[in-house]
Amino acid sequence: MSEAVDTTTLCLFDVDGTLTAARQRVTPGMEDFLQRLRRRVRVGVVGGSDFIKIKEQLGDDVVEKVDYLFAENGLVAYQNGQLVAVQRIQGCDWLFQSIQAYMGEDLLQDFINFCLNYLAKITLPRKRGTFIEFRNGMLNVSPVGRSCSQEERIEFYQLDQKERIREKFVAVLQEEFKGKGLTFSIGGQISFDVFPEGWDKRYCLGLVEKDSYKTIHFFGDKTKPGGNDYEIYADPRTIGHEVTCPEDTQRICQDLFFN
Ligand code: M1P
Repeated sequence: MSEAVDTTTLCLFDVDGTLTAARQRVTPGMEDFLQRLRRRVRVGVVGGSDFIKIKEQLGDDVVEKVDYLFAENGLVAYQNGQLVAVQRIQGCDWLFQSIQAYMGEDLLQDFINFCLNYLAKITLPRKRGTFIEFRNGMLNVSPVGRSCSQEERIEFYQLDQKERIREKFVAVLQEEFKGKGLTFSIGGQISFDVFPEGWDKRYCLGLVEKDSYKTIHFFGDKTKPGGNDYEIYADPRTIGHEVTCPEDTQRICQDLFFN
């Protein structure tokens, strides 16, 4: 007998630390679990990362495997396998919402120059390449550089936990760019995201509003203030669940939807 899907309930999942280990590929066990869950409720993924990285982790066919896929917090959105939104600038059909359109070239360059200057003044055990990654709806800033190896990533992360390199960097940026409408969010291991106020993960809630869910659960690991799951976790429109790792995510879902 086929199970009935509760179409009034949506479960939204963060990626790193929630569905997968940081920047790693999803396990077959988690993939199976998500498919089982889809037979109970609607399932969506909301990542801070861009679409390319989410596909590397969840598979090229990820948009077919979940009901919603939100990359860059929802700035790039898929529903039922179809691209539904690369947000357009209000009132303008042809101009896509983008970090450069929002900030303007002058502020954008001031910001990039300031970051590169700051980075030039700090010494780390290792620096690699791609210190600033330019995405559709955000900038991603990495002191070690995004082209570091997995070992170098872990080394930086461990050092950062002791020395708070990213937190200190963000505090300086918050002061320097006060009043410019920017939000800073530490979501992963080697970088932080910079985006316009309001373009955090709550952005995707506006996109599911039309589907009138009675209950929206959100699962994430960076749920403390400053973490990139904080705003959506604390939002009154969601029931927030803080998880410690992918196994914990499965355990909580198992209790909520299968027991
Ligand atoms: O999932 C959260 C973060 O994942 C990556 O972070 P890092 O490479 O630092 O581990 C980035 O894609 C980041 O943008 C994203 O928020």
